[in-house]
Amino acid sequence: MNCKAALYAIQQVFDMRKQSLPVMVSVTITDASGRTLSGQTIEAFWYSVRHMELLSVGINCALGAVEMRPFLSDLSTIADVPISVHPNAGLPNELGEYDQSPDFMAEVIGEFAESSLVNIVGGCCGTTPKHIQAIAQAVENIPHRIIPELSVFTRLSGLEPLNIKEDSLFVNVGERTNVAGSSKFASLIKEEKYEEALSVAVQQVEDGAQMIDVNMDEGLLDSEACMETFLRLIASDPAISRVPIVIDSSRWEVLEMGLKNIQGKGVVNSISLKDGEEAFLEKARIIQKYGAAVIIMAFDETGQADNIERKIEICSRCYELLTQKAKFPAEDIIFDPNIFAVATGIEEHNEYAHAYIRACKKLKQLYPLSLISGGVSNLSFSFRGNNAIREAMHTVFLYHAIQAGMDMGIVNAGQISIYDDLAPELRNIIEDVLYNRSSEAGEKLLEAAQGMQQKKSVKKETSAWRELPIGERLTHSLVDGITSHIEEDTEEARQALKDPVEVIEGPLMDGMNRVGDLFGSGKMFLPQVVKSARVMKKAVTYLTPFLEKAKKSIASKKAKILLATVKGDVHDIGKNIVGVVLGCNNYDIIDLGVMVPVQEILKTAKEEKVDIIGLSGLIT
Ligand code: B12
Repeated sequence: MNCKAALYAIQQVFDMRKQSLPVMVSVTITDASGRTLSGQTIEAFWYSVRHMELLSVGINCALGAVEMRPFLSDLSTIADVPISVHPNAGLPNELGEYDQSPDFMAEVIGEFAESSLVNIVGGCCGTTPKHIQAIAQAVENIPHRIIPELSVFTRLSGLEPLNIKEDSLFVNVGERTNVAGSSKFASLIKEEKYEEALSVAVQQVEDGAQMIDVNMDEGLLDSEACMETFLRLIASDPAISRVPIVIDSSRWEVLEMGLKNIQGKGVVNSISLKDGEEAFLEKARIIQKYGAAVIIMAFDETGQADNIERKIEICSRCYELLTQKAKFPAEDIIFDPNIFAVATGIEEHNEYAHAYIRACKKLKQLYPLSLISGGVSNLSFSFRGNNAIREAMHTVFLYHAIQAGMDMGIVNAGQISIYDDLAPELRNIIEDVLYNRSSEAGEKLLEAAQGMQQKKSVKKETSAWRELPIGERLTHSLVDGITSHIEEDTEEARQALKDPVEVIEGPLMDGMNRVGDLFGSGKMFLPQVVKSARVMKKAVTYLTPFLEKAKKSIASKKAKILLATVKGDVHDIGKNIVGVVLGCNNYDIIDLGVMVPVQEILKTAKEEKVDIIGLSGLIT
């Protein structure tokens, strides 16, 4: 954040003096964890400062050249500006001195240049004129690194990057840290119980929110102060600040306070043409100076857009202004074409959801690089108090809106179910409402809602699934994220199949594959898959002692195997099972866990003299 603040100040001076100078940014990766002192990965850091026109970006200090290489290598694939490197002469010895010779450093840095990782080289702590001379000679005749042409997509960050590409699945933004939308959060903030308020944010991220929306708009609060306090507290909690922040307010001062307090590349929610083009552009330029993406609300001087024509007209006008006059990158523009309440009994509202879905389609065609978002809970406002019907409406709406091009949304993850789980009649009625297919649709939904008033959830049935065959029961628990029966059902399957491995490979795997299919086709969302993963882990934990019991009692180990899930990937259920099964078959297992960088895998493999390296990587 200090670096971002410095860049903002520099840009301010350039603007004042109408003159600019070359700016080099260099960051320190503090240790082998590959993070900056404030916890960002190199990719997340780069996304935080990339908005500024830079002469170069690079790494310096803390590490020697050898230790810097992996981070340099990562940076060289994502930085579309020249790269600098200024390593120390190795890591300091016990006396705080640096031991690496000029020749050694020159050899390592020479290899960086040979491998096209760098454009500018030099030395930091412990280097002397002799080091610089040797480094200069080593790179003298090597062609400079060619700046890569990066594919264009939305690159956001918290402590970690969030890349949203054309083929990305729906991105859900946690909405519980919003005083206007959550009475629990609002009272925690009012009572200044910030620790508890933070736990709301932690819960959101743990449950699969890929960004969190923070809103402090409440008449009785000092919203600016609350925004600042809460964002600073978030920054001190790596479990939350891992994800990008969406700063949400209808007041500019609060938005700007938010922008001053996030270190990653976040999103401003929102600006609009409500106060005319001048004010809109001025805010957009400031947002760009802070390096954030922006949500554009379809709102102009005459009011909020409620029909398809006005939605497209306003979004297009904003897009042209932003890209032409403010030079705002298209991929940092996120349209919010307004999700309004339907089935309100007012005829003019009947077309609202349909208009949003049609707007998504059209905007994706016109502006494929930009994203589309929306606040989903607005849709069902007229059914407040009836969570079952709201959940069903959100589920069906998201299913259709995502197909039409909606990329992300502010969603209460607890208020969505699985499209295929809804009773077909109910789905039909909701679709009639959403697509405004019949004038009685609203009435029918109201009737259905009354019937569901008492039910807690909209699942086809409540306990009837307990009568299903064992395989289907396990799938049901996995898909619906239910842990209450998983152990007894896993036991039943184990007794039927005799072999615990078969339980995993058969019914449990079938269930997970079903989860994967629903997830891949947009009928299930990340927070729900997080729950499924918990159920699967519980089943595997239950089976593990049985797997171990089957362990062959052979004295000598067969071979040493190193297991890891590769960097960028957190899927470890499969790898863990493989580890247990191999361990039970007398292989000696070293499990490095998840997100493991290649260097660590190779280093451990050499040190431990392993016979086999087994890697898990589910993400393409
Ligand atoms: C559970 C799950 C998750 C959980 C993971 C929890 C955890 N701790 O593992 C959570 C919710 C965190 C998750 C997150 C994401 N997921 Co996911 N997830 C799945 C899901 C539904 C099941 C995976 C699973 O555990 N299967 C059960 C185990 C037992 O099977 P397995 O992993 O295949 O393992 C077996 C074999 O492969 C083999 N094996 C596995 N490892 C090894 C290693 C060795 C050495 C050997 C020999 C064998 C071996 O043996 C195992 C036992 O038979 C799959 C869909 C699917 N059907 O696979 C999607 C899936 C893998 N996820 C997917 C995606 C896109 C994501 C996200 C990017 C979503 C997002 N938008 O954020 C994030 C990624 C985060 C990241 N950086 O990794 C995609 C991947 C697409 C692709 N190929 O690129 C899939 C395929 C879903 C889909 N259809 O789109 N996910």
